Amino acid sequence: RGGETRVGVERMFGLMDRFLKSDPSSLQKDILDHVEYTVARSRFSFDDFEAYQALAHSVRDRLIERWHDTQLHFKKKDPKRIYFLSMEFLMGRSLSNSVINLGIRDQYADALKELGFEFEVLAEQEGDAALGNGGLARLSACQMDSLATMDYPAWGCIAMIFALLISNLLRLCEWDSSTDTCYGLRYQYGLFRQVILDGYQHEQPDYWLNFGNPWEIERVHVTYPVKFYGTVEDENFNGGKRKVWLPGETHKSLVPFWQVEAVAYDNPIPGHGTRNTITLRLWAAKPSDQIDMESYNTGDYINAVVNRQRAETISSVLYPDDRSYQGKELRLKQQYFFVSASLQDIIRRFKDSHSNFDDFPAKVALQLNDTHPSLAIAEVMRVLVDEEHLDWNRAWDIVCKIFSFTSHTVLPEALEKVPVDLLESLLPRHLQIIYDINFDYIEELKKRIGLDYDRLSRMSIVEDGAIKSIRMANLAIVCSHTVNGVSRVHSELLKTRVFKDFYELWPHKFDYKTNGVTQRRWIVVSNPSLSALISKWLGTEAWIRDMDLLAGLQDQAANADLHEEWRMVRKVNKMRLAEYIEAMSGIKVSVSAMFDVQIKRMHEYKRQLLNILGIIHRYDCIKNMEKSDRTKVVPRVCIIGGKAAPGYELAKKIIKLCNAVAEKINNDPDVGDLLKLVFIPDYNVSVAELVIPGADLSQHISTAGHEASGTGSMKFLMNGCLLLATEDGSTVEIIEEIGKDNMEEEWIRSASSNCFTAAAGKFVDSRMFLFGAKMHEVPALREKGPTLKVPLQFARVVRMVRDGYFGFQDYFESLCDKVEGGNDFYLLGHDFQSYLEAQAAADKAFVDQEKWTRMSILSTAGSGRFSSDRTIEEYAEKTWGIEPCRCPF
Ligand code: Z2T
Repeated sequence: RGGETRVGVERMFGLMDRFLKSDPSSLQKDILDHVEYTVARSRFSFDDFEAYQALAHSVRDRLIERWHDTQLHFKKKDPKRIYFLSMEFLMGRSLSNSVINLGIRDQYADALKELGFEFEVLAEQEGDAALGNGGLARLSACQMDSLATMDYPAWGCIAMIFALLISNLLRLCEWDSSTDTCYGLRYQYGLFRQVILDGYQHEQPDYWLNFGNPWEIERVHVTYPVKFYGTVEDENFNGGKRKVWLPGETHKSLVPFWQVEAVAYDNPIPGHGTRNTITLRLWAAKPSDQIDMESYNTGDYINAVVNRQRAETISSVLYPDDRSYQGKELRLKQQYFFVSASLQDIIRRFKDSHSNFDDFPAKVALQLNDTHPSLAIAEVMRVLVDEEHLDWNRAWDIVCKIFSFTSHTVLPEALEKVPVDLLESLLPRHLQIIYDINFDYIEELKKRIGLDYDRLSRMSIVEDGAIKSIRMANLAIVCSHTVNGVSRVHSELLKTRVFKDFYELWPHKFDYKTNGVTQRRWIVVSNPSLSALISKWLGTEAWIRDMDLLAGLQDQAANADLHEEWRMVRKVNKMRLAEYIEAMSGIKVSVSAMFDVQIKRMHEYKRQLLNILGIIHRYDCIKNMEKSDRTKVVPRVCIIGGKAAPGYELAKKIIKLCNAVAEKINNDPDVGDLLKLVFIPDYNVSVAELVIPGADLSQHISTAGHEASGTGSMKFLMNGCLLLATEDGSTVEIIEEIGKDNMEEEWIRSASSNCFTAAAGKFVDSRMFLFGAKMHEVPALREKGPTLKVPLQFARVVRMVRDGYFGFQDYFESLCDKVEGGNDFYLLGHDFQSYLEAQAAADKAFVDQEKWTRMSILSTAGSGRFSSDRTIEEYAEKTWGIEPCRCPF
């Protein structure tokens, strides 16, 4: 890269007034300029997609200005930064979110109107950025929004790293990588699209970059080499020996891309009500500049070039399994690729302004989003010891101060284990480092707990067994100063079950930060009419940055005027959803029916099957009822949406069953509007934005003790949807929030008739419909196996499926086997009775629209604690030790 040209200071001030204006006519000019110069279309003729592109580019220009200012400010202040490392990130669409956070949505809407376009219509042109699987990935996105809004010097990395540190003031005007950043991977293929053919689910690739991505900035000069394979040799050093990793050596001929280049793509993330705009830096793999002369010299030029291109496969596709770890080489490569590039970036920046690594922990915090990026631990050790020549103990001391780890699961099958063979061939030096860490740690452990070999082997980072492997969670726990859970009960389970041995050893390390979601996306962007209504009744928009203010709605929960407006907003949202359903599936639904929604990844523990069996029961009841009684049925539209991991046969069968049942019910004239079942084929973030505001009731019905947190429930709650739920993960805390305080006597009494835990036969004052076995009851119930009592209705509906009532008899057999005869691990049979009772309670409540509306308002009013702003503040203060650093306006 040649020398940089700097603009003289006087000239620079002369140019200063070029900051972009955001009145409608300036916006119009900018949009049309982009139509002509960026999109290269005539300003007199362009279609909606081209208009969207031009619009997005004009927004991007404004983002970049704020981004520069933020970078400069952070450089000047040099605060401690948090680098958030995440392999996944579910951003969804960016346009509406950006203009709302920039505070110029209305100006844009006006500007477009005069040009003959509608803002919403153009916003629909944008595709979803789906670089993640589910809750974990969307959580990262929500947390970035909060980090930006609350002025934290952070970088999310989706493989996110936030960060910072800067180089020199002379480069003041150069926007360069030296500012804050979150890191992630720029997968070329996001999460697969799901299509349904004849009721069966299929995956299709999501080539999301096909139509360009205006939200990213390719930084061709920010690249780092990433190396794999090779051997570790001893080298003489200062009279002693030390280890050197010679990547590629043994494999050069076998593996033409033992070295690849990581190229940075920066995505500015604007905060709301602040100029702060932080960075999500995603890495893409490119062939290395280091030309492998050997293969070129063999004369096969074409093949040599084609082979080089294979380097790009590293960042090409997101692994679509949301919680099973397969031990695939490509996945391990992705993890190291991400970790290596991010750490080179962080360390280079640190060294630009600091000469001593002892300052590192004061300037840098690294957050491991689950174990996926935990190779970072070994990589930091390797860089500090092998490359920076710190001695082992000093490096270890630094490592122990910078890492924190958040676990997102309790499922044992989701705990990553990397086969030693794989690690040895791909990253031989890292394997040695992990062994060395383990050796020291086990020696220390023996001093603490004695020679309890069972316990020592459980706690070891290395698992001996048929396949020797590295337990990534153990590595992360041993090397992090804090291990966070994502809800209170999840943390209890980590402490008492999953990581019990570790908790007993280091109780101080364990903590939790209950998840939250951002109200900017989940109310302001996705439900503008509710947003306006809330602001009107609270007399302020301040709740958009301070969710606790929503509690102010409690006083108005019985106000008849508010009720009327509230119902109107909800109805309009339902109409929008009904239109979508009809356009997507051809099914016409009535907006006066109760919209009952379950949207989340398909998983046995999430029990979509329980929902479907409940729907079959409802259908069966309607069929068997006297015609005259049908008028008493509360009409329902049941909506189920979610993706099944490609290798997850049972999840695929559940989707098929849902479609088969839908086919039958939706075409049965006996049923009509009393019951409809809709399956949403390609559920994603933008679909969620549409569905959540239109839901009356949402289901969060995992077997108690399995959902680490659950964040969907929080989005529904904020939007005034009532929950039908088990006491699991975050719902336990939701119950506490919306069930307590400000409850008038009269209301408690009237509420008690529709919110009850039927299984226990006793009423509770909750504002949710709760059911099911409690977490502590689950193990004993499982013990009972085939002797566990199961209600007759359950046997009946399963029999209907078995007997081929919905067709595909053979195909569904294994599904039925999974829930009967002692195989019912997730306790569908046991919970069925109380599930139906909770459903009946919901029906009863829905008929009393006054009561329902009040419960709805109180749900929104009680949702303040579930803002990711609260989560992030807790992380900042308690785990990362960082402070806000606000860019002056
Ligand atoms: C995921 O989305 C979650 C946990 C995982 O464990 C993996 C994935 Cl892809 C490895 C979810 C949890 O299931 C959910 O309860 C939680 O709310 C969410 O992470 C965010 O913490």
